[in-house]
Amino acid sequence: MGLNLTQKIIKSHLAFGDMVTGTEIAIKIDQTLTQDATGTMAYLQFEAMGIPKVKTELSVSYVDHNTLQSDFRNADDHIFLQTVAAKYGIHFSRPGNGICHQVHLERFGKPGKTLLGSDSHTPTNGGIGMLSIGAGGLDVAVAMAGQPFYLPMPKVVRVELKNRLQPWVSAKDIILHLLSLLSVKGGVNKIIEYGGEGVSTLSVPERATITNMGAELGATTSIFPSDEITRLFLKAQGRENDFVALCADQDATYDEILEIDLAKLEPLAACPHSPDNIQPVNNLNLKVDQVAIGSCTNSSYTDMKRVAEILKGKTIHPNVSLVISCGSRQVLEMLARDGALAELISAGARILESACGPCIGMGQAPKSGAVSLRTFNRNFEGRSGTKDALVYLVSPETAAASALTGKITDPRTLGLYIPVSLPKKYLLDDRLILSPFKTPTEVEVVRGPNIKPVPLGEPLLDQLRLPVVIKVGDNITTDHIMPAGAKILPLRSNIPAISEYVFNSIDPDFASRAKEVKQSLIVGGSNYGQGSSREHAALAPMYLGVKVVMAKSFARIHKANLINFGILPLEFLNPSDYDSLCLNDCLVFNNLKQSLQQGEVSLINERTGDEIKLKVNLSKRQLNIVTKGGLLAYTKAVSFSQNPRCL
Ligand code: MIC
Ligand code: SF4
Repeated sequence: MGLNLTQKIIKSHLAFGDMVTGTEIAIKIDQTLTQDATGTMAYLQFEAMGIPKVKTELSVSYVDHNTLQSDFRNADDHIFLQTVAAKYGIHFSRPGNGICHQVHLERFGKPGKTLLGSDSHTPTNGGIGMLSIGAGGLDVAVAMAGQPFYLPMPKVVRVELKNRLQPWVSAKDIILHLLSLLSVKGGVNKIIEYGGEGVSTLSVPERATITNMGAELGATTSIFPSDEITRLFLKAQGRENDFVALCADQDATYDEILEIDLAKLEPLAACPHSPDNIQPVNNLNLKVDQVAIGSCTNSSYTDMKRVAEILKGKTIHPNVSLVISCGSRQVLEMLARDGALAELISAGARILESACGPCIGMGQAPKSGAVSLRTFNRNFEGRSGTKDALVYLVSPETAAASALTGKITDPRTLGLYIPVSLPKKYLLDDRLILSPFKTPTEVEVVRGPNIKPVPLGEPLLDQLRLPVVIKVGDNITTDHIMPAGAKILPLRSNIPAISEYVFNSIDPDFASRAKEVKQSLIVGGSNYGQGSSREHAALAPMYLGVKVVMAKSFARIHKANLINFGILPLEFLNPSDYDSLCLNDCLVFNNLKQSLQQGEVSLINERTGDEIKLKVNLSKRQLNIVTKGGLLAYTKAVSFSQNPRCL
């Protein structure tokens, strides 16, 4: 029987298990990437493993999230990252060189290879047929140490693309449409594999927009075949040698098949405060205060060039603030050299450096109650830096049209379509990517005072009496659990300091309450921990004494992060038990270790006397890790070199 593309890549990288849906497998990782906001922790953890040099084919450390440098802390993190990279065989992409996913796509991604990144949008490189997965920093550190990456064998969903997009409808509208069909949890433990005649109508940057935002489906990753379009892109990036053709076999089978008729799509918007809250742009009637174009979803050269063409010779609406951040230095420099940047500036755009910027709340917070149109991928409440702002996610075309009119505008009203051709040759200049040192012993790793050691978890006890320290609803994001933004992001290397902000936006007293009770439990709804890969959303609660999270269901990366930091994730056997629980209820677990082995745990609620049953959805390996107090503690117990497969 033929294989689909996902199965082909997994098969060629399989290090453990069988490709049976839902069972645990491990795959060899060829490349890793980190970004600064998750990277400092990942490298501290890597250092703790005592391995002299990364064992991957390629590892790259990017600085793109936290580039405001409002005090010494960011800059200290940057020099730490630069020196660690030089010492351990890692390439270092300097601040200003661009957003990790965009730069990786341009300069490093390879069809058929595997990539593990400490950022949830790592699947961007699925746009060139690479199996690219987001994970917590510790999982990436372990991969850099040469260990395989463990995951449940995902279901494979084929999305069959028919026909081609109409003028002014864009790749962003395809993924927004898919979000409207599947929702933010529709992709959990699934890989979305694109196929069909519509594939050849999409360029690599368009494919990358789609795979990037597949993260919002909760999917493990998304992938496109590697074809002639991929070859031409790699050739234009001076990397034709990295090309291999890859596609699913004719008789491949899938767990699910979905069809999208590209010709029937129209410009769409994700309305506040969730990427799956989709409406046609035409149905919306809104005055717009801010337009932000950029982020790892929509900041390629072609995206930006089209925006420049739309704005050419015009002026943005007086009530709109337009802010533009290019995905990479390559994009920015090309726009500067061909005059498009001048058109953007002349139309009234405010130009930022090539970095994540407003996407992660690093500056450009909109005004109170503002309507902000963004080409980004997440519109969670407060993520923009303004709690009551209303963020709509749209395509660059819709964003540019709306910047001109001051209200949300269907780009099809712009008239004749402006085609933008893909460059035959991109501007190639890798001088901001530093190679590792040839003589690592000469490198001294520089650590600023804000860089604190990674706390270790504690082994799980057999008897626990845990108060419910917070009860939250469905689709809680890691932005709720561990917010980012200009004030909190600089604390990413300092867990004691950042833990003060856990759940800050929904319950500012959370941290002090958790510290007071010393050991506690969180109650969550379904899809708990969706969104980012930040392991701080597990590490900081662990530091505050959280031992168990009980939820209706979990997002994949966050669940893995909880396990890695020794917090036990348990799922309600009967989801209606969720309703019976209140804040401060004391829950008693007896014989925990034995019941964990049996796959079902029960607890008694002291207030009501009720028994609640919970599912243990963990592999043997995960159980071992969580009972030892997390992957680092486990790694110390089971020597890395003696028994690497046990990790
Ligand atoms: C995000 O988009 O939320 C981030 C910032 O890129 C995160 C990583 C982080 O929190 O550092 C992600 O998506 O993984
Ligand atoms: Fe950066 Fe935003 Fe992309 Fe996250 S989603 S990597 S913050 S641009």
